Amino acid sequence: MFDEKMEKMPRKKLDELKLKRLKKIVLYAYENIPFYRKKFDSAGVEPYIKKLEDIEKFPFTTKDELRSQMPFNMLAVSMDKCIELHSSSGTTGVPVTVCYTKNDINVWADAMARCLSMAGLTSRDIFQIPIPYGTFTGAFGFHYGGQKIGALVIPTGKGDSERQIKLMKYYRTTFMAGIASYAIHLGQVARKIGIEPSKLSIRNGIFGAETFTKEMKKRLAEMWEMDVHDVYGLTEMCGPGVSADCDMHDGLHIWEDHFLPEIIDPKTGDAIGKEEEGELVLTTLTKEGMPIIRYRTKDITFLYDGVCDCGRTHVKHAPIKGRSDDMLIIKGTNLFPGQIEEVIMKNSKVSENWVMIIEKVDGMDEVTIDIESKEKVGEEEAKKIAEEIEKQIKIATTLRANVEILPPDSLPKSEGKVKRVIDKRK
Ligand code: DLL
Repeated sequence: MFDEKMEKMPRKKLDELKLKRLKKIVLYAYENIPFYRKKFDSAGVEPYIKKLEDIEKFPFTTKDELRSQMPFNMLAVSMDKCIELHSSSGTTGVPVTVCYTKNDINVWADAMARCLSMAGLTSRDIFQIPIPYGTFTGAFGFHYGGQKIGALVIPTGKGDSERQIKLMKYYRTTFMAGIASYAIHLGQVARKIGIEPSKLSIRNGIFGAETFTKEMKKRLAEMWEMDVHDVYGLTEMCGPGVSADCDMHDGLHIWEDHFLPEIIDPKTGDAIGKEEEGELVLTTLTKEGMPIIRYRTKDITFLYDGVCDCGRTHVKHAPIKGRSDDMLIIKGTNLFPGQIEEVIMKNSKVSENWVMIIEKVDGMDEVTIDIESKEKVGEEEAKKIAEEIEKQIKIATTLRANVEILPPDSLPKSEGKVKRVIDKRK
């Protein structure tokens, strides 16, 4: 373990530490960020915490509110204390910008080092990072965490998949990080240039940034013959490093000494008990540059009850099911794209590349799912595969969809987060 004392801290002691930090951060946000001073005052709450549950009296912070304060009005310190800036892509509006102090970067590196060592990274590993280095937090998080552990970090950065594979072979990379759909794409490119991914030296991988279903994990593990770990995080908290799964592969440990989790009903905002699904809300407990109180992540999950067999005491959350704003309502049925992916990935004849198109035809929702086959297949065979998947989707979700099997390599590939849904109704 990277930090055994902290990762295995007895519950009582961990709660005491959380309380101490929560008291401090709430007051710190109130005293240093006019946005929070105004917000707490108008909600009629004083910035004093006596017990952990007191956090529930405070108002939530939303992405739109952060945007309204961008780029720098959410800072609790003067700009000269900040040493790095990251931001969300801004594709759906104003980018959310986050500035880090030296201490924030250190905390982030530590949290990531815990995640990476939990996934098996050691100082003997050759650690390749095929993620764009830029304002996106992904690559830098893995980079700082990997260096903290003392692994040999290879910052291959953005794209050029053939080059990525060649470098993996040349340097005998043992560990990779990134986005699951891109790692699948890399494996497909390797095969195309005559290299079987499982014959490379990669033995471990850690992936996140997008919905990461159980079936996708299985495929990734088989393709590369590696152990696959899930890492979660978001720009507003630090980037990757909020949580990751241990070798039990059953839930992700949230580093509670840095992030206070709550689960709420996304409709009412009320607290939800352990083991019940809802929206994850996070409060930063140690952020200096840009502390955030009760941030609505929109990510749907639940918190586990009980202690993990790995010995870590930090609470686990279930793999993210999807984002509340990604939930689709089709013909009156609520559905997450991940539920469709679970069904598709169970069919061994299709590849990992698929896209779902929703449109209105004569006032009715129509769903078409395009999926690439693994190998080239004839018309008859394609029809049979499509019908089987249509049937399984209907059983699993009640959705009647029109599945089309396309030849390998016909769908566009993404080097970042993959886009699975094209909703033409909007
Ligand atoms: O995606 C940070 C990250 C990079 C995490 C690389 C892990 C690996 P954002 O671009 O701000 O930050 O997007 C955050 O991505 O609210 C989730 O909806 C989604 N997400 C992140 N990790 C996971 C995961 C990065 N492991 C948003 N499983 C979050 C499912 C994830 N969704």
